[in-house]
Amino acid sequence: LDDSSKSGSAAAATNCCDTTPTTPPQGRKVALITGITGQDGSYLTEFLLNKGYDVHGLIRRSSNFNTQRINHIYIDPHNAHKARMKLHYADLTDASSLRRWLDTILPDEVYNLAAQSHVAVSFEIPDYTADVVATGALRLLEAVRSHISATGRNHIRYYQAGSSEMFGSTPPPQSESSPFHPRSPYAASKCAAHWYTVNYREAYGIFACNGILFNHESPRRGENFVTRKITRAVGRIKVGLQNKLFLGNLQASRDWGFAGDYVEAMWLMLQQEKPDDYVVATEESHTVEEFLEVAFGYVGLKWRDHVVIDKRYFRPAEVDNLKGDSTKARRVLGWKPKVGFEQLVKMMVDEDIELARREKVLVDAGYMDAQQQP
Ligand code: NDP
Ligand code: GDR
Repeated sequence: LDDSSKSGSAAAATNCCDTTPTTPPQGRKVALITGITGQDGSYLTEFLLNKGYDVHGLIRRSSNFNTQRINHIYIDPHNAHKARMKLHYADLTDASSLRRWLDTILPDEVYNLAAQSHVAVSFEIPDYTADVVATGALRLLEAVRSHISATGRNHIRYYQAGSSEMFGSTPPPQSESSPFHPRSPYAASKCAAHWYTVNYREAYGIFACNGILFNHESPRRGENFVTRKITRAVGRIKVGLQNKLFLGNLQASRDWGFAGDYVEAMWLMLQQEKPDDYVVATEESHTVEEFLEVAFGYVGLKWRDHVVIDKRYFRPAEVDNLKGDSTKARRVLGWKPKVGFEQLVKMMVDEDIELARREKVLVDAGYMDAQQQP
């Protein structure tokens, strides 16, 4: 075990070197998740633990602990025998680490959620985005293929986190049969990952599925995605820590659902008899402006008093209108979203008001600058 086990962070429990193959208790399924520290990784881990799985997550090394979203599930390494979530260092840019952990963990299901997932940032770091999102998926698929070939464990199932961004400029409603027309390096890389997954299914018979998920949000959403950026600002404006919110294009429309609902669809795809690809969406679309209207209105504020348009947040190419047709997922998987648009916005605002109140205590006590965010 590495790192300081004193820190109380899940990263402290990360196993860097013990690659003795694990033997899970009889009958318990084992899942391997890349991107476990992200929004979806945290919800999927909770979901799978509730289903009785042992969950292994691959986390990448960073100079700060990056496990905030899963610290609440973490069990102190001194009680490691009780822990059903385990973390290991790996990286989608490092093929050897992927194969090594597959051979050690012996998973039944592999969920590839890791990505440089910010569309605007992908224009700034296109090579890196392609390396992680496109070639990273290929590395993991190849690791799965060679692992199966070496061990004969051909019951292993693979989930690829695809995105509605792949549809890009294709008009709505977008379904599994709509053509892809990606509008960013991120989206083009996700298309490559999609087709690698289809190819490994067709070429090697691997049980591999693409989930084509439309935008899904939550109080755990990264703070530089537009929904969370807005709800964070609403909280901070409401308690007096901030006054302005700088945004880009307010006319883009997105089909926004709740991340907690969407991870169930990922799991359902891997429980079917045959591997396939599915669109997952609420089938309802709203503009960024409508999101502003609901979020500010909920706490009695007017968004027009606070929002300033800043050109830096416009993208070189925009995706104007996404609205999914998830008929197939509803019919075959029996999946449907539970949380609607207004409920989602209010859930996020409620949590961010609480967070802002805690920040305010620190600011008032002189422990934090109002401009700073912890
Ligand atoms: P996040 O950005 O919240 O999480 C991304 C995860 O990937 C983090 O755990 C991150 O680690 C990890 N990661 C990034 N680079 C690497 C790397 N080189 N090697 C290993 N891990 C890495 O994304 P979401 O949870 O929102 O999304 C999950 C997946 O679903 C992503 O692939 C995303 O592209 C896709 N998707 C998301 C949608 C959404 O609306 N949320 C919709 C459709 C698809 P760290 O914490 O260290 O940064
Ligand atoms: P998106 O999400 O690009 O759809 O990708 P994001 O929240 O970043 O943008 C949504 C829309 O809002 C507009 N916008 C802004 N966006 C950001 N981030 N910041 C701003 O200030 C701002 N102002 C306006 C954008 O132009 C865009 O039209 C997300 C990611 O999770 C991907 O990984 C995932 O694949 C897709 O959703 C589905």
